Amino acid sequence: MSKETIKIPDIGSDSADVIEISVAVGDEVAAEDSLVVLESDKASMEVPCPKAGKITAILVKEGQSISEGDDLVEIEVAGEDDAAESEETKSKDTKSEDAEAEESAASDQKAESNQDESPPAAAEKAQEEGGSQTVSVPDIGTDDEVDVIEVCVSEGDEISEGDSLVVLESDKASMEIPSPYSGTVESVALKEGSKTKTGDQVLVMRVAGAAAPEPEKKPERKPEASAESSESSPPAKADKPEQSAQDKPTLGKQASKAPGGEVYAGPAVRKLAREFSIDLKAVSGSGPKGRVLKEDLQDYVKSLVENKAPAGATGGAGIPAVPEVDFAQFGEVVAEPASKLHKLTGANMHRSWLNVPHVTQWDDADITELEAFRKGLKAEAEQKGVKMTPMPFLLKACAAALKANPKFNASLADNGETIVYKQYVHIGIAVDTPAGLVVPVVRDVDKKSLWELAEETAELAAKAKDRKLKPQEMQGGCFTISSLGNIGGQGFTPIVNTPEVGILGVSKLTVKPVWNGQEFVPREMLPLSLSYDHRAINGADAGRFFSTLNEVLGDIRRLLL
Ligand code: CAO
Repeated sequence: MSKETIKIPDIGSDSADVIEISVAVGDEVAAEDSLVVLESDKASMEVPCPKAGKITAILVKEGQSISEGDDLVEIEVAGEDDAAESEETKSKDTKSEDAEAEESAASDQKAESNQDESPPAAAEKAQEEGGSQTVSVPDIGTDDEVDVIEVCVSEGDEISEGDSLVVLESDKASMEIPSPYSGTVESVALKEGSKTKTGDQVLVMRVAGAAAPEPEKKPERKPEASAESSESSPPAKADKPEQSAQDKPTLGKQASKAPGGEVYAGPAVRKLAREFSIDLKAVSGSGPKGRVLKEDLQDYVKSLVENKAPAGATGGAGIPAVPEVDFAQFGEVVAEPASKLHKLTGANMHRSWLNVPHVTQWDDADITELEAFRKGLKAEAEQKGVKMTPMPFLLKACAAALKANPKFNASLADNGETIVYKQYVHIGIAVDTPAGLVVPVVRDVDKKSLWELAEETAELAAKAKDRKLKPQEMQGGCFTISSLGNIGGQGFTPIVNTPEVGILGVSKLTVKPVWNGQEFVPREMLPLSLSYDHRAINGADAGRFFSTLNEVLGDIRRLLL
């Protein structure tokens, strides 16, 4: 066994913060396991362990600022005996000396090769010359392919030097590649979701030359300039060497702020989140600075699977989630799984409630005469084998009100950019069934007789209760009536059945004293609650809807007009 101190490698910037320590003393790690996550203002990156072993000491602290060469952890390298160890140590020392010598030679060489043209100077030169320039993926610290997770520019975009071109992500780091020039994007070679590696073309851009050369003067100014245009010089060949010189700076220089806005998370966590299509903004981070750790993501996924709210998580739109309660601790309970229909209705209601700014208006319709007429039809109805309830009258009156007030017979489309006015009148009726609520739709209500509507309503309600409705019998509604009249209650606030914009709640008919100008007289008053989407309908529109509705319900002869 030999002990080794692992140091902070080249992180591409002067310093970075230790955001997360991914190991603990005593941990057995494999080669490439993440030791720490670092974050600079340029990038977030994981530092992998170069070899397998056991962590014996951690030499950094979370929050500490570190630089290349700082001690990171001490590990006991696995499977090496003492003899080998001393050999190894020696050879390591030698190796490291050799390596250092090599490195220094290499860096001297690099320095030499860059002497005539330092990276910024190359970029400056290209910028000054103008013309088409190919921008390639700089040294991203690995020979492996990495994912292109975002392409930030498109053809024709005017961009400035330093603007982000693409966001790349490997298992170890996420980084933005900034533009080395200012100019116009001519073509983009990388696509979101594709893979790329150091040296690949990112894009070709027309560089806005500082001294924008006039075509005929170009040869005079710089006859040997090969990067003038893609016609005279294939970008891949002409630009690459220059590009690689100018793109030499690694991660830190090239990388920019970790993508994803305000969410702090390491690349591995981001990758995992993408694989699960999870918006990291929804996950509460328990790490330093609220950083989202792998465990946070795991807890979040677990809670979604179990349909539980994670600790501290919100129920959407910033609403604190309702905590789970063990009801059995207070007494005997019977728990049974919610039916599919129940869950579907719940989801629809929730969606409507959260998306639609609801307003509910109330009124009483005087249906004394209507009731007298309806009751007078009883014998005829029995003969026909139909039950004439208030529902067909309500359907007819709503159809008249929808036609007179087209704003109610509409839906919002294109994210509210378009209002779709329907030229047909299909009305849904909420039906209470043992399995849950369903809303069959009566088509062309305006064209049907009261008898037809009575028959169809009864048929649809029966089918609903027997769960025999076809999907198309529950589609295409323009407006909904929810009648609790035969059940009870004086009023309620129905939830709009989106994408419809209005719904009428009907409560129990009661006899009320109504002032007729001279005296109070008993009248049969039907309590109505009209809920609507305030994005599509104003209070005045709703007032007008009620006027038509009450006029028709008050005197159904008006249907003939
Ligand atoms: N006030 C007083 N009595 C009423 C009434 C009202 N507003 N509306 C209906 N009634 C009476 C009917 O006249 C009938 O009485 P008779 O048998 O003496 O004639 C009785 O109540 C039963 O009517 P019905 O319910 O069979 O028929 P309907 O056409 O009124 O309603 C239907 C049909 C399918 C809408 C209804 O059965 C139903 O399921 N309602 C519940 C809807 C619901 O759950 N809405 C809530 C949605 S939000 O949670």
